[in-house]
Amino acid sequence: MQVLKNQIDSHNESLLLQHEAKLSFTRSEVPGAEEIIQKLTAFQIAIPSWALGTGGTRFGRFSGGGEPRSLEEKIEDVGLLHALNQSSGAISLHIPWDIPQDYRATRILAAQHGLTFDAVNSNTFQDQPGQPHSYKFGSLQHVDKTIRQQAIDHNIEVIKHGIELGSESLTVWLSDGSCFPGQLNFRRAYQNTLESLNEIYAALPDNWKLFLEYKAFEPNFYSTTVGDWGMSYSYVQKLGSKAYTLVDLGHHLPNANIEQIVALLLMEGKLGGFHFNDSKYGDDDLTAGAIKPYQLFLIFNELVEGMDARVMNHATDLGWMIDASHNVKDPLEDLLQSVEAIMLAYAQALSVPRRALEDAQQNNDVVTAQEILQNAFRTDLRALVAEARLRAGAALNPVALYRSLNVRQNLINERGLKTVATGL
Ligand code: AOS
Ligand code: ZN
Ligand code: ZN
Ligand code: ZN
Repeated sequence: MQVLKNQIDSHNESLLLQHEAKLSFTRSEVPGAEEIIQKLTAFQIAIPSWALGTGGTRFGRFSGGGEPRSLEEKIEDVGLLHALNQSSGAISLHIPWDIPQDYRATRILAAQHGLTFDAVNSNTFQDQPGQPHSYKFGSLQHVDKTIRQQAIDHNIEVIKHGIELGSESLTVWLSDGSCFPGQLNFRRAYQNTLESLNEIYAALPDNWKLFLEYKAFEPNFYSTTVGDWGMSYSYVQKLGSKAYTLVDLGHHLPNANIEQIVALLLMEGKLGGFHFNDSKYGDDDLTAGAIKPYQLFLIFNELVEGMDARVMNHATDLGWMIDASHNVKDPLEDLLQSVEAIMLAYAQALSVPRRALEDAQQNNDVVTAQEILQNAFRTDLRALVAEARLRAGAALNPVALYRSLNVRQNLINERGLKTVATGL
């Protein structure tokens, strides 16, 4: 299944008049619209290989059909998304779910779809067939050095796969922690984890980054050894200049002020990147912007302000990734929706009149500050996001084109109805 240029062109032609009308209205409302469009065009969000199949829960999994059966088919799926929106030009792989058989061929295939390899992810939260030691009681934190060593070696192997593919970062998410009071000595678990991370860090090439993801709970329900941004920060601070904290939006306790966390990590030079998703309760991994779009906007508002203050490149200086997993949608349509929501939040943040906001803050003018942010959030900037796509050769309405081309049915015809993507 491929989306052809002429299919995109005729889709765009059919929507062009309507788009032009919206765009000119938006331009008249938003100063700096042209600059926003250009920044949107440069912005790319990596798609995680594990979000291409239907996610499951511990209660069940309802496979959607036509799911990718191999790394090659996962790359093809991300290629489809990228053809439709030109904003998802990278894939984030997960080892051992995505071990490449032939690096050169894998790199060539990705390049044919205009894709690069984003962060590689290690997995010490499951036992793999034939693995000598179990991670039941943790990996990098484990009381037994043999088991820690197995987890360290796995991470080093993941780095090696990444090097071959041209990745430049390793994401470490640990399920390590405990389920009951007394199960763990917290300080020893911390120290073991730090010592293990140090060994992994030592294997990083100079141009690489290590992202340490934190998570409040699940699968452990009493303590998590990298449980919040403060813990992650304390590790990455000790590891060195190539280590950063990764913020997965779903990994906080309810009502956490994520935008403030983001602002401080950025200020400290320790924000590495994101796993975008949305949630109502915990790590629900729902479509970005589906539940709390204002929060997503406020996060981007801090990012734009903080990155500009640090003279950072918006598109390249942080890791922009999606992390999603759920049961009820076509995963490709869902990812198109997530990318759109992220781009929209970014566009809205770019439209905030910085000087005016700063003045309001300096004058303790709370009402004006709120007006400025809410005005940016409530102004419809979808035409700017669509225009960025149009200029990049993508579809004005990716989900509509995906549906009209019957992409899912085509994938089912090619791959079969009962397919299970490797992963969660
Ligand atoms: C787990 O909760 C984390 O969000 C991980 O980033 C991610 O979902 C996992 O590595 C994919 O298996
Ligand atoms: Zn994540
Ligand atoms: Zn998550
Ligand atoms: Zn998660």
